[in-house]
Amino acid sequence: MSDAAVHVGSGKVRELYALDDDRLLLVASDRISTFDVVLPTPIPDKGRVLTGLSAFWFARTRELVPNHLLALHDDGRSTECRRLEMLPIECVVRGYITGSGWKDYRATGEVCGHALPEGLVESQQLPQPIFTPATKAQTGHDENIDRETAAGLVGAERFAEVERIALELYGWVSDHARARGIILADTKLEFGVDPQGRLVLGDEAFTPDSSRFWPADSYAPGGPQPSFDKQFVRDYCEELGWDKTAPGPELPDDVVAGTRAC
Ligand code: Q0N
Repeated sequence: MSDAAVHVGSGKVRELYALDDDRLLLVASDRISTFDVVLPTPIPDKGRVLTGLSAFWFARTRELVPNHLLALHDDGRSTECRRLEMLPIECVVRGYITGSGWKDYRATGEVCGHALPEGLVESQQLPQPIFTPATKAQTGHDENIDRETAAGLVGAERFAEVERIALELYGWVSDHARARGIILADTKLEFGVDPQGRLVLGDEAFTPDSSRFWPADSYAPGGPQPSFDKQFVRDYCEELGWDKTAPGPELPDDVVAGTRAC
């Protein structure tokens, strides 16, 4: 039997290899994406930092739900994971109205079928966190879907379970972050099912690539909030006047250093 890992998938900034029938190797790169485009300049140690954050949250949330993490490799950026049957939906929880949720709310007054109060402003905290599933687009943007559509994709019982667990996870992590001066505005989770049919948290969890973290001391609803980790890159790209289509611009050293320091 060969030890060569077979490449089975890639995201914008991560790669996935099969180790055997039961295990995958998830490798986080130092690539950074902004405005949905991967930039040519890596951020040194980004992959290690995000891998460490996921491992931290997996360890702290394992009582709420089991997760796919088996082992963290010495390079700090690769993790061995249990191979799951992934659910075909992105499980998003929003405690604040921003991003595509804000876009949908402005157009329809709703997000994924949740009727929301009138007169919310951009980035405002919601009366309570909402579960807003999305389809997994192979290319382009994930599309927000209502609960009936999501339940049709995963089954009504599984839907009720992921909604409950995703809301519990958001509540736990956002409380932890808020007590340390950080707002968790929203987060995207991916779940799978193990061979025994148990729900398992997969992918990365509560990293700045899958979540919006805002510094609480500068929180000001009524407009977009600065991103904890990508603001240097965004500001630089805006200042360049780049049209936000691929290829993205190279980043100068001070922008790399500023982002790295986050
Ligand atoms: C899987 N994706 C989605 C990584 C993320 N534990 C798992 N078992 C089976 N499949 C997957 C996982 C996980 N995690 C998750 N694709 C397959 C997105 N990928 C894209 C590439 O980088």
